Amino acid sequence: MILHSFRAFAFLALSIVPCGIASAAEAGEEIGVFTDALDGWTYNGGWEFKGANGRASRIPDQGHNAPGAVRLSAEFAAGSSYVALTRRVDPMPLGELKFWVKPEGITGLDIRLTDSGEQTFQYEVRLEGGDEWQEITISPLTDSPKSHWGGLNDGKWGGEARVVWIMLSRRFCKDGAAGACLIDDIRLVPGK
Ligand SMILES: [Ca+2]
Repeated sequence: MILHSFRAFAFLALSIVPCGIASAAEAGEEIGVFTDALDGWTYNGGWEFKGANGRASRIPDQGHNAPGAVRLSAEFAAGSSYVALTRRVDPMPLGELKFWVKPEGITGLDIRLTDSGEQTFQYEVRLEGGDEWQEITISPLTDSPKSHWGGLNDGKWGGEARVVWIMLSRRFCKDGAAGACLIDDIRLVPGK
């Protein structure tokens, strides 16, 4: 009976483990859940333009799946173009960048992905889910960037991501001078 139970347990365990691995791979690598830290993300003030007054702060009691999110905010009354949240990532063949955002007075975001050849691709996304949490997906394999520069500058994605930028841009602020958003559950899904 004990042996029978063990076999049943072993069969169950073997049945579960492969599913777990498959779903983890499909979900991708989490690079921002903000449970107790900024998870390696840093603030960039868009410093090539002068005048943005912004910050990136962890908000402990708000989040998408679990408490803890980062709030990116900026005032542009004195000028400038954008502020950003940026992070270097371990090299991996990238299929998609996914994250959740809750807008506060903004209608879109700009996303930058820098590949292993130091070529940077900038994408524009519109936030059409009102002020609720909404998921953003960027695929460098299939989405057309608004612009690209650096490296070979040939517009061909180099395969591996090295740097990710999530940008709060002045042109997406409803009142033209200030905006913010909460960001959570950022992950990288491997390319196939
Ligand atoms: Ca969270």
